[in-house]
Amino acid sequence: PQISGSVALFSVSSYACQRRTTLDNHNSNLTDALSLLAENAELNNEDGRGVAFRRAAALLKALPTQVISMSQLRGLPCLGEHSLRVIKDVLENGVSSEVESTKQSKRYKALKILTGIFGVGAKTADRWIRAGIYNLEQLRHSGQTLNRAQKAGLEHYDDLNEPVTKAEADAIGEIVQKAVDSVLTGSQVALSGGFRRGKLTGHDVDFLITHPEEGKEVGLMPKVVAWLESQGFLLYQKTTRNSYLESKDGPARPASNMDRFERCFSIFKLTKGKEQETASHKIWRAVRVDLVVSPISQFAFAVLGWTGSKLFERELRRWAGHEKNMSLSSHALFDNTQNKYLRATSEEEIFAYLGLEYIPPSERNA
Ligand code: DCP
Ligand code: MG
Repeated sequence: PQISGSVALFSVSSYACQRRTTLDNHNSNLTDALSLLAENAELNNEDGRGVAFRRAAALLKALPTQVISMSQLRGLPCLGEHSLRVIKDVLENGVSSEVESTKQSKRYKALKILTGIFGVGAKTADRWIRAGIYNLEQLRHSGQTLNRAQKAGLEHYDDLNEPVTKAEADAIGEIVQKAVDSVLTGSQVALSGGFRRGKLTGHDVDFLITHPEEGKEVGLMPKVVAWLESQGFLLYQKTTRNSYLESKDGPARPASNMDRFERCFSIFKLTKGKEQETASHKIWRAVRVDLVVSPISQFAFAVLGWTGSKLFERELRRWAGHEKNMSLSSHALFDNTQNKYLRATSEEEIFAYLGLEYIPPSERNA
């Protein structure tokens, strides 16, 4: 017997890294609802629930058409009971009651406002809420001690919560290129993160910096930062080892690479174009910028690891581990079966090692 012709059945991989996810989302009514619940779970340190909602939303983003009936979802992976309940609610009522009540809740509103401060995570926000702090005004008068990042975050709150445009990202790219040219000729700058995937706005701008001659990149970050500082481009900066590498699901890697891979969290002071000048006549705005320096030998892995999306990255690592017995990081790919590192100079090579069809950045918007 044939499946009813009116019912579209999609065949979709359960791994986001095997799907092509463009920015053209036909199901934003559903993915917005699921993303909000994912965000709420993450803000409450319920990471497992957060990932489940993210995976469900990502699955729907990859569908070629708009879902209008539950029957179209039959047999699809990544859709758990809870996500299906939310989808059903939106399809039948236009909105999800759970999403609506979450949005209205005092705790969610406070978590959003407080974690909207650069340098404030879910744990800090939770501690403040338990101390009766629900908004910026209450925080300012609370006597809570803020660290340097949080002080800068509070000071530039409005600017940093205003999406960064592609034009602004490009303007900052020119400044960063000028900085690296000034301190080490031949250095290269690559735009990564959401803008590399073709997004028109972002919460920050992410750059990777390298040099074609291995080892030349050592000590580059402090020089770049010093140059930017001397030119008055930085409102805030903190250079650290990349914490992402130290995460518990981070793969095996040579310890000697650790100190070479630096990340600078910064806030740029970007002079506005004439058109963007506001009523306040402020001629500049604050923009979050992340700089990462990578040795050329790891650059392909760094580019792949910093292009995102976050879920696409997570799924690549899950695929590598579960399906290939390999460990992928933004430094390297380790084959646990052959007990060796696999060298690569392009993203295409890494996909090939992983036995995956190449997915270009514009189709990694899972
Ligand atoms: N990344 C990651 N894990 C981290 C930090 C970063 O996988 N802990 C990767 C994936 C991200 C990319 O780096 O896509 C950049 O991180 P962002 O948080 O800036 O994410 P996006 O650039 O994708 O989004 P936005 O437009 O909000 O900046
Ligand atoms: Mg980004």
